Amino acid sequence: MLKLYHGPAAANGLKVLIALHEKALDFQRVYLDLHRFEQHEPWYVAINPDGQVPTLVHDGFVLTQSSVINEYLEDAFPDAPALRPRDAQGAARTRGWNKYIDENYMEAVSMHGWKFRLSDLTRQMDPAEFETYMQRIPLERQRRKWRAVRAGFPDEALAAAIVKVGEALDRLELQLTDTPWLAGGQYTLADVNFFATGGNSIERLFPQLLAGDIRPRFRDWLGRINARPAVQAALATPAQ
Ligand SMILES: N[C@@H](CCC(=O)N[C@@H](CS)C(=O)NCC(=O)O)C(=O)O
Repeated sequence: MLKLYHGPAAANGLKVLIALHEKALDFQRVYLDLHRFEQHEPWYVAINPDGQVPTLVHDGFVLTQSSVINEYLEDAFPDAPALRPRDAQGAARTRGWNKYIDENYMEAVSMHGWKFRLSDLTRQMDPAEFETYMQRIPLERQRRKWRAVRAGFPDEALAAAIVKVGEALDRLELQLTDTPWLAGGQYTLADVNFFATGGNSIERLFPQLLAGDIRPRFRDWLGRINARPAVQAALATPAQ
């Protein structure tokens, strides 16, 4: 049995939800309200010591880290539709993109996503209540991030993040001049990762990066991914 602990159908949780739907795997869901800091409650930290989502439990085996979870699904369910090429070069190209996305793109998009969604929420909280929640966060760097979003991320950090997102979009645009998908001719975990990390949110968070007719291949790629039934099903996952 597969059980997924997840938050809203966005970012790292969306990444795994898309893979599960693409592979047509049955799974149970447990929704955590990240705005109520449910991911830091002791019962959940006992499952995922980072106090973050997603977590996948497969017949008692606990997995964290969304990219690792998606690779695991490839290996554990070889008969399901593949999202990683079977040949060594295709698999390496997929992993290369995932490494780049996880190490460069994800945190840059996330900073602006947090600013957009969490600035007001955290500022409206009573300081003592906010501090109580902070004390429960197991990862020091996440505690710092929550405090930083409340205080306001530094302008230089926000500007540097926009540069990183622009570079990632350039890289994607260049790749799509050669191949229909990021890792070649096949839709893979790399496309799922880039899309979930910052696909639909780019226009809202970084309108300047899509002004005019620039980055047409990104728009086309986005449309092709959004049209996939599995992606629509993942995006429609209830927040409850
Ligand atoms: N490297 C982890 C990152 C997980 C992560 O950042 N999860 C976010 C949601 S997308 C989260 O739990 N945020 C709430 C928090 O850190 O308190 C992964 O890929 O799964």
